[in-house]
Amino acid sequence: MNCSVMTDSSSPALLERALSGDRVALARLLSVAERSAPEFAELHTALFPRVGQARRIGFTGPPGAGKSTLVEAYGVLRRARGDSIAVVAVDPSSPFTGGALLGDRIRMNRLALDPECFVRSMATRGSFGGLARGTDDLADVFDAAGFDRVLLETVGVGQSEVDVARATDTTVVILVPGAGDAVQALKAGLMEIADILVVNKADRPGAERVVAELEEVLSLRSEESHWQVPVIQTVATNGKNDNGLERLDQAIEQQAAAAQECGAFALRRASHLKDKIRRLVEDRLRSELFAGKGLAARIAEALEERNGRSPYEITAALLSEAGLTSAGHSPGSKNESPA
Ligand SMILES: Nc1nc2c(ncn2[C@@H]2O[C@H](COP(=O)(O)OP(=O)(O)O)[C@@H](O)[C@H]2O)c(=O)[nH]1
Ligand SMILES: [Mg+2]
Repeated sequence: MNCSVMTDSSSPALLERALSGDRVALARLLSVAERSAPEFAELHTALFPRVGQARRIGFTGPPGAGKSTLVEAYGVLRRARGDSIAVVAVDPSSPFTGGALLGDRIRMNRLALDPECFVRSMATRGSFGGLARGTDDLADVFDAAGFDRVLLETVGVGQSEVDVARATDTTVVILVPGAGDAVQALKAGLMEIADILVVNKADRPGAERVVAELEEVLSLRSEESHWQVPVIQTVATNGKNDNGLERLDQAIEQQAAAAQECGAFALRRASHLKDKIRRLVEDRLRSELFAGKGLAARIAEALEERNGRSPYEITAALLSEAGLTSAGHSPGSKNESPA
């Protein structure tokens, strides 16, 4: 789709148009960000002064929990309060083809058709850490383009998804009634990252029990905190006033206010920035290491000419060849941290 319109993707004109409300240009800029094309580094640097105004709210949880439905309902609610809304939905089930990607679009129609909203789906393919970087870059683009809220939908299954959820101002973890859900959430590390816990599909049997389980887990936490994680029941498919969305909205506002007051908000953003830079450095190292030949090919060669060298010796030789350690580095010495 976007392949045919890449010609001027690196031009400052694209950035200017994208940031001043041209949706086609914005879509193109997002594609550059998502591909992590080399030209995005420059574009990001140009848009970075405008980053920081939007509130980023993550919605994470197991597949089918109702994340997309809830994100849309919350987006519609915030629209009614005057906010412009951008959504980044990460969909692991969609390769690059239609399928779930189209499904998300359709389900978020009430947002996707609103000129003050923009819904973008992203496939989760890509390198380790690429997911977190990609979604973060998309969020930065939306932020710079002036959207008031950026909502990030991710499936809370793996570390990279948890990384994405962490790179937000507020993280909402969504669970549903069902056997052992609180335990699942604990195992997946979701309880630790939750600022707000939602039990969606509260119209189904067992909602009260999950709420009780979650509250028990929360009560076992001993650490002092500026924020007490609430457990909120929602019925995202229900458009009525008693669907829990109003409570969720209040909780999100209160959490942000509490974090702002005690300084945690700024600290959290500072730590996102650190994480982002660390990921960028790791990405660059990974992709530039033996970029011409490829690391795998160099390892194969080194093994062929091994001469009885140990894996540590070969590693040290490869790193020094890449200019990353001194040639005299002895493999037996203490690990030299690059930090
Ligand atoms: N009964 C019920 N169904 C819901 C609720 N929220 C979402 N669903 C349905 O659950 C299914 C999965 O929702 P979706 O938002 O795609 O989940 P996601 O995979 O977490 O994004 C859809 O068929 C929704 O209509 C709810 O509160 N109650
Ligand atoms: Mg979804």
